Amino acid sequence: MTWFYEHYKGVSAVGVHTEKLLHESSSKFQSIKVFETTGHGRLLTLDDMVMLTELDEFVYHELLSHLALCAHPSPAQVLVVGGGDGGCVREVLKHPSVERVVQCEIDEAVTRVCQEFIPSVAGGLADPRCELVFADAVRYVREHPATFDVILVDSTEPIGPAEALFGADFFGDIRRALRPGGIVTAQAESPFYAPEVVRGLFAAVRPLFRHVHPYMGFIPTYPSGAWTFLFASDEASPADIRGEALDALDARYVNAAVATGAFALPAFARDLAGSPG
Ligand code: AG3
Repeated sequence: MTWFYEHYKGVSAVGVHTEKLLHESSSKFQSIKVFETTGHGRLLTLDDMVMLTELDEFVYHELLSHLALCAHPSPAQVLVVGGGDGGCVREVLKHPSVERVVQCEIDEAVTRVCQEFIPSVAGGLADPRCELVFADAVRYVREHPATFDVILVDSTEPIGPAEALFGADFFGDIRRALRPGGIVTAQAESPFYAPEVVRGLFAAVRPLFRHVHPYMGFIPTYPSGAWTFLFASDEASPADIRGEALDALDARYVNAAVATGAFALPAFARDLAGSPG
């Protein structure tokens, strides 16, 4: 068919060769498209930005989910902020200690489109342990103090509906929404193309938690392919990640060695996060 390009800030573009546009709609919040592609399986875009492809989504979803879940001794209550495609929920459900995972997504249309067109990612949303909430997570988090063991912030870019999900007020509320021993992870954008976002997020979160660590992974279809994540907790540190639990998971990217390596940051990225990461 043709190439889909995500143009990033007028400085670079990621291209995916597509075969067919399977779905196109506009919700109250954004435009939603699903393509069949030549080499990436299905592709989901929101406002023409790549959210996931079936080829590489496992990297992002595993990194965002399993490191926190394996640093906690026994996570039972989990919240996914955003993540309407269900990718994080699918990974969270691989942990036998999890009793309930709430997905709080502002845009119900994203979830419904993914359930119809990308079941490999959204399939877990039908699990009885999963609770779907379609609401603004800023408010939901504020209204649920001391509720969750692990919170995963699977946001879009910090423009439009997700902007507040990168600020100190939101992470202050996240801290209060965690139970003792709780851990939050968040997607933190490209250290190459969005250094100001990485810097701003870590500067906002660092004063709030005792342990705040950046980590990284490789996601070929995101701008620059190199992606930053945030790990924060008052009690758990990356040293608490149970390597044997990671190795026992049905995972394709993370294992004990990868988890250790993910926290070993290149100097330029470590400097953005302002820590000895
Ligand atoms: N969350 C979006 C990550 C940011 C991608 N940015 C971009 N393409 N410019 C992904 C949702 C997957 N659950």
